[in-house]
Amino acid sequence: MTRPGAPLGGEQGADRDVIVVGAGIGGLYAVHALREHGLRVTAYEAGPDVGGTWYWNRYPGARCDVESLDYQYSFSQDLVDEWTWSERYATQPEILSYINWVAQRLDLRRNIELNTQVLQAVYDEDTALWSVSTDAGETVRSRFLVTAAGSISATMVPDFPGIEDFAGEQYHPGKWPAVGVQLAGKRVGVIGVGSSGVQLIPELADAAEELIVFQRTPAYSIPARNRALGADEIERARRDHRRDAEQARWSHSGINLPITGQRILDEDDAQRLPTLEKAWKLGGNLFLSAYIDTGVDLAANDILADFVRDKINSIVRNPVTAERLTPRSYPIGAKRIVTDTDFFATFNRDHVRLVSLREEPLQRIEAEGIRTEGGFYPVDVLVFATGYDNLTGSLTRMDIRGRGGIGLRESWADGAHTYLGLAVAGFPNLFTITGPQSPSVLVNMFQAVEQHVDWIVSAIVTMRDRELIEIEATPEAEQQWSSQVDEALQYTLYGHADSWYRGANVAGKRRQTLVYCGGLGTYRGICEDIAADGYRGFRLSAQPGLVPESAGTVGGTHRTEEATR
Ligand code: N01
Repeated sequence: MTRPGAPLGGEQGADRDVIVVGAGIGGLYAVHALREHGLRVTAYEAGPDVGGTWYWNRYPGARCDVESLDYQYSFSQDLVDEWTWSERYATQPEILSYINWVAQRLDLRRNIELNTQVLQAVYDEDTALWSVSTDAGETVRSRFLVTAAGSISATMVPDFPGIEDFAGEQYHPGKWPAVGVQLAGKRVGVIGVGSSGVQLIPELADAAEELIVFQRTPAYSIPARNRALGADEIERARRDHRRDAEQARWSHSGINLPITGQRILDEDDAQRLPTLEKAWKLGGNLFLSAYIDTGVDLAANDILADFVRDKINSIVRNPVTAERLTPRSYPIGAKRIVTDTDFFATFNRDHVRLVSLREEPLQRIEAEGIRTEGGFYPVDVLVFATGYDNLTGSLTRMDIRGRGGIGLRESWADGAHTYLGLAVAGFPNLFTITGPQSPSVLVNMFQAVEQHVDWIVSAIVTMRDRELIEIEATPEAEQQWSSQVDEALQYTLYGHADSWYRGANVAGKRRQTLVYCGGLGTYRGICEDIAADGYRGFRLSAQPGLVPESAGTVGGTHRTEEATR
């Protein structure tokens, strides 16, 4: 038997205790935390270096929309003290430097295999081990499989008719070439005005001879108001770090937002305008927290949205273009709010044109450009800022096989089902960091991954100490969690938009609530209660091969801990 404190699985033929998929911010923290507990861990990273999303998103203008002093690891005061951010919103190169520095500072690279893609992971019910195969031709056996493959990492280009005929250069922001792209003298077309497109468009306009933006749905975008950080702000953040981090962990968004408590519906125009102007000048995501009712009440939301619509109208000189850029079909914040630097003003430039695909739908892509119902637009370069198969794509693109050889892709064909966004019935000993149905992208990602990793590591260490080797979510617990996820959505306005939060952006993907909207603090409390309650909703076992139906029967040759209530 495995001794408490000893590596897991050593006597059952496991090469590792844990295999981690991905070395972005989640994978790196997982390697660190698992190793701190004496577990044998290897992370496989498909990219040539660590960083995940921040490695791949090298497009010009790429920045985070969460403030730098919040968007960093919070578990170590030393890391906070030793790294100095330069701007309010860090650029992709600065975030990538930070991630590299953390990897070096914590000596994480010795547990990471770069340029190694996980192709398949198969669960062996007889040994309760995962066999993980990579494109390096290696197969490694591990007790646990922890995915940190990213929530927004599986790039998506729609199947536009004729796309294969395009003869020019084509790019996706999430796979931007490391060497950059030469655009001088070129006609550039960009499809998509989500966060990536909105950040890219002003930069493309600076570099290209001509820029045509193909927009289907206009975006609400708030000026980021980026600026250099002052020494005093950095000093204060370091000094108060422990207190602030603890507060953020239990907050709704994983960020300590200044909550005024004011309701926009309680005020008249004369009262609310100065508040909204102040929030607009402050910029960034903070804009959405100016009032507490705009995220939950449609009438309140419309007042906030109207303010932004007026701003767009005041920035964009051509009234037809301004109207095309004005979002009217969904509440502000119901799709991911975008932050920008000079996005709307870019449409005042003579060489920049906007094509509304609502007015003239895209017919096909041809060798030399894009044909819509309104005409033909020749371009040399096409940028598909069309987004990602978010939240599930990075998992279903791997061949992960659980009980009975059933694939995750197959199991989720009718929609993703998870327990807490952390575990999947039928896939024992698999944990998914920021998986679908967890708060993930709705909250500060650093806080989200730290919460998940801490919970997972604690579960694994508990199993080691109790000499258990298999943990699996029950289908009943999954069903209950799905209902809770759906219910949490009802208290928000997210249900009023066709967004990727609900799987609406990928053709054929089932519409469902893919994010838990109840807030990080509430979610953290739920996860802690479940663990304290003996991992309620999971089956834990000391022997392999217990199929779910037999769980609950303690005795015989198997010892099972049935934690389902
Ligand atoms: O992708 P998106 P993204 N025909 O899905 C359009 C994070 N992020 O890469 O809205 C025509 O948001 C689509 O139109 P519509 C952030 O969480 C953060 O921009 O579906 N158009 C939309 O305009 C973000 O939310 C940062 O009608 C089509 C665009 O393409 C997430 O990543 C920076 C189309 C896709 O927008 C994804 O952002 C970058 C079609 N068939 C990303 N299909 C920061 O931190 C799609 N579109 C700042």
